[in-house]
Amino acid sequence: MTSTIDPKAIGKPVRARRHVRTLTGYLPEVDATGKEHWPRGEEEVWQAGLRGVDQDVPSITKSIVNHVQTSLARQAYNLDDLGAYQAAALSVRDNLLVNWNETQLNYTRKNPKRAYYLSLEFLMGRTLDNALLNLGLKEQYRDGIKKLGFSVEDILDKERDAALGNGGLGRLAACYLDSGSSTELPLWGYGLRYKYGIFQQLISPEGNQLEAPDPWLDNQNPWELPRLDVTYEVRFYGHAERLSDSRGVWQGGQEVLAVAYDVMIPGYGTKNTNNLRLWESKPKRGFDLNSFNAGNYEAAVASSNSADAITSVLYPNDHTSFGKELRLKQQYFWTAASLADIIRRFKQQGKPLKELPDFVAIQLNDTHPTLAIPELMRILLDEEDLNWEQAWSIVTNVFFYTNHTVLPEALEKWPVPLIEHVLPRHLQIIYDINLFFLQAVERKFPGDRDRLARMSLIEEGQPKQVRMAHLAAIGSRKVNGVAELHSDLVRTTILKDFVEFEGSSKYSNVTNGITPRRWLDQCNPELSDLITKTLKLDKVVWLKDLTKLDGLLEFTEDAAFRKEWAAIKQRNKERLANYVQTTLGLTVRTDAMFDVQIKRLHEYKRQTLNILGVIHRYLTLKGQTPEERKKANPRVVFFAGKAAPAYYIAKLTIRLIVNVARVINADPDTKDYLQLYFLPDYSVSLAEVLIPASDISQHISTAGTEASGTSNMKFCLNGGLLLGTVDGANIEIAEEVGESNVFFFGHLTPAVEDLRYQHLYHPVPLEEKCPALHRVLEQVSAGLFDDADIYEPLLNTIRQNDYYLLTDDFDSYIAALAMVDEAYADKDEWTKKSIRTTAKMGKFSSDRAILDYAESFWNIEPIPVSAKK
Ligand code: NBG
Repeated sequence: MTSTIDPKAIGKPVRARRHVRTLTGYLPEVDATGKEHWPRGEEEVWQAGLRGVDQDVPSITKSIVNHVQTSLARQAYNLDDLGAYQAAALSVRDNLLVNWNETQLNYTRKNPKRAYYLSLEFLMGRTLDNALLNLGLKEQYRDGIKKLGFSVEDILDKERDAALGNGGLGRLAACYLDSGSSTELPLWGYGLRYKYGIFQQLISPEGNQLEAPDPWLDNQNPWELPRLDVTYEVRFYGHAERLSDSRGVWQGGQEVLAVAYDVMIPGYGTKNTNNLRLWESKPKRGFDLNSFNAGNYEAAVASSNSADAITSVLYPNDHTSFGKELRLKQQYFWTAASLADIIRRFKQQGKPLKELPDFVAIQLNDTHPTLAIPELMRILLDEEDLNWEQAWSIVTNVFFYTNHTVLPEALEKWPVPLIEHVLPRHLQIIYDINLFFLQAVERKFPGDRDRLARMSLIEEGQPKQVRMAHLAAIGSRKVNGVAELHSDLVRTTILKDFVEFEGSSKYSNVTNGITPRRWLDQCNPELSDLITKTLKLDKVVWLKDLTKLDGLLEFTEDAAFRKEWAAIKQRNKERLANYVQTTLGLTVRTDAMFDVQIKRLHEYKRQTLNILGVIHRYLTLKGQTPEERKKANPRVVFFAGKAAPAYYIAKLTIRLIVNVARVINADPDTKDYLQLYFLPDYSVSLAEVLIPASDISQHISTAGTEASGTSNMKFCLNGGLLLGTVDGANIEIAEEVGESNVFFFGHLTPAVEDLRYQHLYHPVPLEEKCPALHRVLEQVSAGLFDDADIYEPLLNTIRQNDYYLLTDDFDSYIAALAMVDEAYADKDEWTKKSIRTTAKMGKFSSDRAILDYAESFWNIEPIPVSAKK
């Protein structure tokens, strides 16, 4: 010991950090006879201390009470619902961790090939209910919680959604994790632990969307396990130099620490419990000592603040990328930490790096993690001393890329100067990849300069930009879209040249899926029970093989069954009405058809078409006599969804919906026939209430724009019928349930380009082309819903260019709505359609989708935890 302190050592660990405690991947040693050594201490003492999963009510209540007493330091005297939730959640987490540990040790013993799902978003929603279902402990907890003087419903309601995602892409990732564990695949997720998730949406009295932060961690998060000693250093900025043989060095700049937080992902009907590892950014050193000593405290903490900022907030964009430096830093921070962790785990086996593709498959969820491709090249070239061919062969056998959109504005591009500034070595590698790639293209298509320019990773312009979809495609072993039509569009439009160059077998399709555990059993327990009773199957059986729903078909002709089916829908509508009453103080009539459109606000999704349709209906009703009106099918229309904060037109659409609702809900002439609600702050939990209550839901994107959609599947699984365009997964749903059970309208994908051309070069005045729509727009402009001028920019998108083809599809949309009314008039036939729809949704389980990825792409197999080595 010395009495002086070396300032350079402050903030550094006393000894070099060695990850020995919490890293996964340690196996017992064996002696010469193959018998395992207990690693330390007396094995019996250890064994006596280990716990299993609580099974009976007394052990469960004991565990909850223990957590009240110690983890929360509270008592029966001062425990509220939130405290009871926390204690119950902590006791459930203990159980999850038992299975988690066993699963990870089993994977280590078996040493299988593993898959990793890299997603910048995981829209998990709530966990407690799902964890209880998957552990098979719902009833025991219900009883136990009751004995402690609480109700399980009240407690479940205290949990905040983990809303680390924007929409379908993030929710898909969450469904895939659930399915990965349920099908017992060795699949981990990697993401970011944002301090603030997607913003909370508030609606002002004028109808404006206001955004508030979502501090979801404020009450602590019982579902994560901080692994404060699992850390990696991630570098930004600095300078890079090229050495010989494509190698380089990268030095200087800023180093930031990535700290792991593990989230347990329990499987359903199995002990397998996978891991979702989320990274949090932390300064490498608390603050800059020199500035601190000089009394400049702001400068002293500046770099630490900038490190903290990396994982502070989820970007609330969907289908846009703005080239923001912080977003680029998020993407690199996350991919670098995840790769370092994956490679560390692989290397522990002592295998040479050329075997990496035999043990590791990495799925890139959209282009967000594409920097993993140059990052792995950098590691292999600069740190592991491989040559270019060796490195590129490893890389292109490890990665797989899923594309989620063909909208041009949604394809990520990063300005070259920005990458050069933040990641100078990666830019060099990207240029090298591009050079080798274009040389190969030139060999196959000599002299075709246009093709080289189209395929280049670099788009010319001011500034030049890196096309991430091109990089993801050429750096991956397989590329897929998320529904048949979408995958075709990927092959024939945005990646056409790549298919011509590399062959079509690399470019395939995996239609999205949803987990039936959350999206049927949890959100619609009565329907789930009826199905179990009717199919005479154990619930576990059909929830793990959703094609079993087919067995419901024969009951469509059973009147008693239909009655039960319809009664459940009715009670779900009442549950929703009750929710609206308690949260918004509004009274919703439940004897009307419930018509729902819930999704992110975007012009391509055409919420505008829907609201203009509602206005059309309102004007029609207003023009009728009271006698005529009595023949109308009463309808309650629900909207919910968030608009990106900078998306002006989308926000105007919300404003229009809110103001139309204000007018028509108050109109005594029509309010018995038409009601309209915009439910604020759409979330996974709100979807769980809305979806089971819908009679009809709308999925009405311009043909060719919605890659798949997944809420369409959720509604249909819950016996709601679908009104939609011939787009995304709507098409495959119709193929399964039969076209007579869905309501399709609108132009088809091949017509879209031509229609847009006509709009530009041969415009027809709206009053001629679509008088009905013209009348609606005139009324809005005239101020029927107040704010006469406010909506002009929105209306002009339709009057002027109409890129999303509202003027082309409006008439057939109105006709489709009329067909829905007509069909609904025959309630019995409607119920038959509803049953047939649910019965034919087997294909859309995310278990099917994840097994498809496992078999056709990753080449991994289920590793059940119960089976010993
Ligand atoms: C979205 C598509 C949806 C699709 C989800 C999940 C992006 C970029 N794409 O149609 O718009 O269902 O991805 O695949 O968020």
